[in-house]
Amino acid sequence: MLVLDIGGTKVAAARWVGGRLQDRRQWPMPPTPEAWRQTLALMAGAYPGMSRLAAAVTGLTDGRVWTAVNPQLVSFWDGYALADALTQAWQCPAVLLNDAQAAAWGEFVSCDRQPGNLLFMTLSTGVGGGLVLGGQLRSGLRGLAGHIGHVGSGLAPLDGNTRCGCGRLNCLETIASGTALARQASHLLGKPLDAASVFAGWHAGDPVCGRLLERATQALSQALADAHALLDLDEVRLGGSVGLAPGMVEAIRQAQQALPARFRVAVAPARLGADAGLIGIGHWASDRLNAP
Ligand code: ADP
Ligand code: BMX
Ligand code: ZN
Repeated sequence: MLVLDIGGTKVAAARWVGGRLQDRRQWPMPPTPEAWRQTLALMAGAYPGMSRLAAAVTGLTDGRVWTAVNPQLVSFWDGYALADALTQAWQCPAVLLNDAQAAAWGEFVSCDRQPGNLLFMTLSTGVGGGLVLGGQLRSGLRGLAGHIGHVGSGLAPLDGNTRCGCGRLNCLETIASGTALARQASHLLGKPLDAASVFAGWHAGDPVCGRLLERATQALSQALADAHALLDLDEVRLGGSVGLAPGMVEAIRQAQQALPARFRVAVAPARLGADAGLIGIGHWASDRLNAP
């Protein structure tokens, strides 16, 4: 089987053989429909002869058709028949699941198998989340379960009140995603800056970058406290390039110290690191294939 992880910034792919990833590769997520078709053809050429395909993908899917919660993340895909396009490219059946939900399942299956309550949260192009509650992946009838990026933190981004692409005001995603860090930093510093540069500035003692990370981690700790109050979480696993960036987990733990102890949920880096989505979708699709 071929497994894909399609995010707002990158597409990762690997063969799934005997419960493990093989021959992992990565491409930038293309910005236009034409470039997307070219990337699809490139990937199909890189992995010929596949008999099944499973994709973890940013946004909502009904199993076949893709829609966005935040259409700004992949603007050219609205209502896209993604599963059919994958089937056409590889000439084999394809299944889809939200990327953070897949990663949550990967973290649970590979590392725990304890019937507790786990939240996987990705800080990446957007902010995503997936829930495994009592040993079950909970996607909900509409696939929306776990979308913690679109809860309100009660805080505004440092560049002012911001309407999220989902339609809500000041969502967590407008403060703590890689896109949001870059947007706020570019506004405050008057020059284009990406999220990795915000982290570099923070580690070098830049006060503006420091304030940005402080605001992001405050908003994250508030959202996690809300999720904990609703779900009684045992652990939060953090993934995505921003979530896995050096110092992020520690900074969130620091921000949690301002909360009453009951609302401080344990936060740890994803044990599967940047492969949580790929490994998760591999397990999820294999489990479905082997189901009676
Ligand atoms: P995707 O959203 O496609 O799953 P990533 O998890 O790599 O991809 O997240 C992409 C976001 O992470 C972008 O906003 C990018 O600028 C940011 N980013 C990439 N590398 C780093 C880094 N080393 N430190 C902080 N942010 C990073
Ligand atoms: C957005 C939303 C989620 C996704 C999350 C992280 C879209 C297109 N995506 O909140 O479904 O899980 O981003 O996605 O509405 P990533 O691209 O940052 O990995
Ligand atoms: Zn939103």
